[in-house]
Amino acid sequence: MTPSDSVLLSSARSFVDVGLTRDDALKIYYYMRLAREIDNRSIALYRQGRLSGALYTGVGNEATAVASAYALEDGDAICPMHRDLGAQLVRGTSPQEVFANYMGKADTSSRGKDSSLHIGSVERRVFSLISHLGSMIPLTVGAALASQLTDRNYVAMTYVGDGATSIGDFHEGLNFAAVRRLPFVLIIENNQYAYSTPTSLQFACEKLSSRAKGYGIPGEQVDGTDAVAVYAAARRAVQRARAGEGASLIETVTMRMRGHSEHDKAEYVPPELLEAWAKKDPIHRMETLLTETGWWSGEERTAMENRIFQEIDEALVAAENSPMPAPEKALTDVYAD
Ligand SMILES: Cc1ncc(C[n+]2csc(CCOP(=O)(O)OP(=O)(O)O)c2C)c(N)n1
Ligand SMILES: [Mg+2]
Repeated sequence: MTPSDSVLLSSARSFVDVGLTRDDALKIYYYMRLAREIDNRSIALYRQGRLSGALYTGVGNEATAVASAYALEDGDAICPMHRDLGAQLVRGTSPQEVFANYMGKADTSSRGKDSSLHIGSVERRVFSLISHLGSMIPLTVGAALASQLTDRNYVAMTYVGDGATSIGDFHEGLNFAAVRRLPFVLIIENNQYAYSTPTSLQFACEKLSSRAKGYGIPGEQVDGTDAVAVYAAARRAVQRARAGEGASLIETVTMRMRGHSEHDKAEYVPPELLEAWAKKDPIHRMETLLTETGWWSGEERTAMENRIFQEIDEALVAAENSPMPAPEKALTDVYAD
């Protein structure tokens, strides 16, 4: 799919049309920009050898990750994947925890045993990502089943890449959620590539969202660089789930703007494709809409940028100063007692 195709996707006109207040819009922008700047800083740190393990960024995916998570309420469950730093931030994961986890530090939810975005919190109802592609779907469907069985009425949302839609867990999890009418929302992040495999070699259907029909649930394809459109679709799905009407599938069409991870130069991606998608940068689109709506002044924008850079500087110092795990902890929390 080219960016010009995706412009034709359902695109909301304004914040107000989808029920977003000025405060909401500024928060969504804040989380998107914070995610982008954490990614930018992390890329520099990775190149300096200051992070442990691989670095997967969500550059280009900020509207999808932030606006979908923003449609949830406190108490809902979420399982973000490796492109969803923005969703982690919306759910209260701090920049310090992100940097500390990237550095393998002790005071993180993985206690230094796993880097990347393997960050979870029982209190914040965030399940840590599972590396095995697609496995987050049955897990999150299980959380949705628990919601239904206990009448707790929370919604469970997770994410899957275009590549992982070819995995058996996708079918098994989604079918179960559909049959049991569970309060479950699946976001497919179609970012054109699964490592080096383009979507033309991944699936033969026209749209991944049309697979929903086969499961008997609603499916919607939206422009994943348009935060307002993503929010509107996610909100509809979340409301439907909370009302007891069952599961939904949303395909957000985006572009992976960097390599699979930072070791990958992605020379297999045509440069023209990246150039075309760069014109639809989700952060710039949000900035334009905020300006056109008259919802921020130049000073407010600068103040927010300064706040973000300061937060990142402070988080980085705190993460770097936090301790590494003690060697004798290497085998704790690995197996159940
Ligand atoms: C079952 C399984 N097979 C292979 C891998 C290795 N792997 C990790 S991410 C990835 C590509 C995933 O592509 P996609 O689902 O489109 O997500 P994206 O990285 O593009 O966001 C692969 C092949 C894995 N983690 N799990
Ligand atoms: Mg992909």
